[in-house]
Amino acid sequence: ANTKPIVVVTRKLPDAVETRMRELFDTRLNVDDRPMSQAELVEAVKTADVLVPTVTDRIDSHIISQAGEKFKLIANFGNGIDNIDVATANARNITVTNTPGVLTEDTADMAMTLILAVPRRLMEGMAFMKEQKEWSGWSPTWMLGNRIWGKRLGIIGMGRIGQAVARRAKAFGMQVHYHNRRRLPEKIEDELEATYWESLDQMLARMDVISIHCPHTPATYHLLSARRLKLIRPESYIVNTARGEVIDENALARMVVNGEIAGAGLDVFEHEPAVNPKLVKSDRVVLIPHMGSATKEGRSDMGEKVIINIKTFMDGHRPPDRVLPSML
Ligand code: 8YV
Repeated sequence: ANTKPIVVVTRKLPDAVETRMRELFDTRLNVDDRPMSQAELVEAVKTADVLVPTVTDRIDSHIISQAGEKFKLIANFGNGIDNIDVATANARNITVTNTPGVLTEDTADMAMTLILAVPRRLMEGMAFMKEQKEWSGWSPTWMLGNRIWGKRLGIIGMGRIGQAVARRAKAFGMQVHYHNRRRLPEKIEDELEATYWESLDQMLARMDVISIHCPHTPATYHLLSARRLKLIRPESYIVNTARGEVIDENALARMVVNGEIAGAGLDVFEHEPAVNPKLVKSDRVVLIPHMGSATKEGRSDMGEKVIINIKTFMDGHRPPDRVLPSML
């Protein structure tokens, strides 16, 4: 067939990505950059061949159930696919793809940035300077944070991003520990000098910093529940660049405010874009607005992946980044 497939893109993408998509497909772009409404999403799956959603679009069974005859592909612009009901899509013969690999290093950089910024009180120091308060000068006992070198980092979820964080942490002199569904091959463990903990509870109780790198699935929802958060020592820190839903955010906010956890570095939130006001107010918390993969280079790479997935699928082949329910 020489008619181009109709591809609906829910958000504004980088100009170069949009241009390329317009060349290849009958691309319907969202001109004003805001999340699509339910009605618009339904309209899209009724009329299009392909939908390109992002983390801000919930493609649930209600939306999928209204898909038209020719709707065959959800090509997510993003790695996490917790916004998509993959099982329902596949049951209706709709393929789902994501963009793994290209945002690994950027996300790991942001996690490492938070692992350094929170214990070293970077943002408190900066806030002091920006407020232009009278600085009486250096003092031996002022603005003291905690050393990172030699400390134990506990990584939850040792996939691509977790391993990229492990490499960085090792270079900073941290001891790497991890919890994962499966233990890594010995060769990789040796390379990363990483210690495996089968029991998450036991690992939590012994770490100085915890960093989350697992996907959000029914099995990881509130993995860090109020009970588990209590296992973390009061002088330890927690960093999350994965998904807010993995932590019971209310419990975390309460514990940080009460001094039961030393501090948190958060890029993602349980009810995005809403953020618990207690977290916003606390000096012990560094918050950034879901910026883990937010580099210009990363966004072009993600766009490139989306295009390859759509093109491969439309050419009748299996797209490279197909997501299967068994992977979740
Ligand atoms: C993306 C992310 O920017 O890829 C992911 O899983 O969380 C983000 O880095 C977002 O998903 C875009 O849809």
